[in-house]
Amino acid sequence: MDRAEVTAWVALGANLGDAVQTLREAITVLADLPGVRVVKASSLYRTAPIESSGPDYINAVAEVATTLTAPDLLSALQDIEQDFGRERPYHNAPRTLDLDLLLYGGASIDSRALTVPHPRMWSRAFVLVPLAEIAPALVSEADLAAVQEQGIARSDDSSPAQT
Ligand code: PH2
Ligand code: MG
Ligand code: MG
Repeated sequence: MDRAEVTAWVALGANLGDAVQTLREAITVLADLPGVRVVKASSLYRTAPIESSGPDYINAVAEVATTLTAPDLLSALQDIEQDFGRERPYHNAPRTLDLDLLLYGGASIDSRALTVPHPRMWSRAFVLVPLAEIAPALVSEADLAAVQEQGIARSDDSSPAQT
């Protein structure tokens, strides 16, 4: 029997190379994964690095519907990061592409490889603002107010679609 689809949210971020182009391509690659449908993608946002360095980031959030388990989805996201040339020289280093699993249905997961909900998502404007754009019921005004000091603006070229 086919597994039922689960709604999951994935955060995308990049601050090396052509980050706008990378995020657009990554959304396409995500949509092409077997067992994954991209239901919605937020606008692209330009954000100041938080506990990180280098150029501004481009960030976005995608809602996916997936028949993959959470560990299998995580591993597929890590494979995509590798395909985009991700290197991990040190913690929070600038990166060509970061794909973080924020939420997987209503699941709470705390394994060595994966913590869901993402433990830092509620303290980061670069996650909450795009998430609020596509899933307003998940983010309260108080959540947004708590991160309002963090620099975030829609990218000049904010369409998530490949153009
Ligand atoms: N990701 C981090 C650390 N800091 N800052 C911004 N603006 N955007 C990110 O995606 C980001 C970050 C760790 O993954
Ligand atoms: Mg991250
Ligand atoms: Mg990550």
